Amino acid sequence: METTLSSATKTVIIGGGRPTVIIGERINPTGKKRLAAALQAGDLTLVREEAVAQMAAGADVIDVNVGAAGVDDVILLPKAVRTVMEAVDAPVSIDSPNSDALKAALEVYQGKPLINSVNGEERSLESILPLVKEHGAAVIGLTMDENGIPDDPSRRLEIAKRIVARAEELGIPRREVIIDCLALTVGADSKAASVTLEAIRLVKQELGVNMTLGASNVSFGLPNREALNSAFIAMAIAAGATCPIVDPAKARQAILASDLLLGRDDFAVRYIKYYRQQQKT
Ligand code: THG
Repeated sequence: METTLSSATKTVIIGGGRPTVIIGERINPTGKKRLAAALQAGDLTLVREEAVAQMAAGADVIDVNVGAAGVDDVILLPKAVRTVMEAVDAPVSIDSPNSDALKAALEVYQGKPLINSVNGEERSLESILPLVKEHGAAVIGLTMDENGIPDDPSRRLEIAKRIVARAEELGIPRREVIIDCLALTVGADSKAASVTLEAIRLVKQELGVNMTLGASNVSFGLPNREALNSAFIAMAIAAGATCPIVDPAKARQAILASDLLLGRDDFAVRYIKYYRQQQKT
């Protein structure tokens, strides 16, 4: 199954046995005091810089999240999306739980964006899916609902099925729904990653849709996060994740290695090109 995203000038295709698509996570004030302060002041210089830096590091899509205390995202999200559109040619993943902020950002976007995200809660389905339909966008569906995130992989699958069914009822094709089986930290529960991986396998088998994952969530609160993130990314890609949300500078080598090992990089062209680039710097 293929999902197409676009900017005004560029198309990115996710899935269909292609190399893994990297969604750059860094425009997000979570854990970043300097970015949070800049956003609170309405200063988008860092947003622009992070967009450019992530493209240089190998991002294919740029996630834009301005969620910080004291930020009016209905005003700031469209401004941040416009800033990213002007700085780079990658499609944007518009990241907010607020449908009013998403709507405002969708109105300025040129191309076909990814909406991050809808979940299985009734009020989320009702407010987000009509926006997806109206704007001809793709959407990330989180496998959580009014009861939270299930511990049981088959219940995450049931939520994914519900989101896909509700999208299809509105005339949104299944290929436009990218499921997120939700990575949680293994610092809190050592089974957290294996539950997510099993959910990914089930969703691939039963729905065949593209899948994303906020992969760095897996290592919150633990030392040497990159080691955990890299191992988890490799496992998630093998299980069926096709477009993880990651810090591209840190995750790219694990992603290129995974693609080569899974037969998605003919003659190791992408892997070797990256190695040569790294040698130069
Ligand atoms: N699923 C979907 N969207 C998401 C998430 C997800 N969007 C937000 C988040 N999770 C993914 N993005 C991030 C952004 C930052 C971090 C992790 C995930 C992060 N920040 C560091 C910290 O908090 O310690 C700071 C990093 C730095 O300063 O360099 O780890 O799961 N669909």
